[in-house]
Amino acid sequence: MPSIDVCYSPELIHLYDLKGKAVVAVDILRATSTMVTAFAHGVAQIIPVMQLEECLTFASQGCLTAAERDGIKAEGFDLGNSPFSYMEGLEGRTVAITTTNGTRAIRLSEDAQEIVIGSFLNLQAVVQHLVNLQLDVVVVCAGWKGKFNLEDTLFAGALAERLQEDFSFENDATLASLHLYQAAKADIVKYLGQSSHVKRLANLNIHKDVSFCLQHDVYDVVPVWQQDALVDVRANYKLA
Ligand code: 3SL
Repeated sequence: MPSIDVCYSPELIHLYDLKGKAVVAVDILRATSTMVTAFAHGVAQIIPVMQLEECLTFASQGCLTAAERDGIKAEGFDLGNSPFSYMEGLEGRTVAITTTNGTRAIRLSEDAQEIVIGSFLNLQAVVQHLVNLQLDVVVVCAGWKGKFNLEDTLFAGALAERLQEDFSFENDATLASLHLYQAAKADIVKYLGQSSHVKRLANLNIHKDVSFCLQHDVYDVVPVWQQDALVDVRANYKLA
């Protein structure tokens, strides 16, 4: 039976051997939720990059550029990091994006055999994809500037809950995530009310993104890292 483990921060990734495994990269607020929303609304490819300057260079290749730092859209970019900015007019486009933590978590996971983009919005689609893959799974939480955060941990717990029949987990990180999710799931918006990033976003007057990103199973997209970009492999299945 394949296993599931949870890496609470990209700073801890050196402790995990990702080779031959599937990483589920998650930044619930808001990078991976935004990417999932973008694919659900027809974006063709997403190129996650770590640095602002590198991201801007993709404009000359016809890409839209997107950037967030400390919750705010960076100057000079086409888009920020709100899922609501990715719901229309982007069909068929490629978006190069850099965010404070989420894109870093993705790029630091490149040793993995498969990188899947996870969020509550596409939770069941990710579950189904992992059951099909039958690889050991490491959930890589984006956290905040190297530190633990609650929302990514809750996602890891939700994934563990849905995978528990088909995957083993004998590590404390997954157990703790599962227990936290089970304590939170009756009212996850309320549970996260005191969390640091929800407060940070509230201080920026960003409220609706939080409740949007905490919805479960809204989209069935499965963004996967392939040849230097993320693509929705659900779309590939449909074409096959
Ligand atoms: O850190 C990130 O990658 C972002 O998702 C943070 S924010 O929600 O856009 O502030």
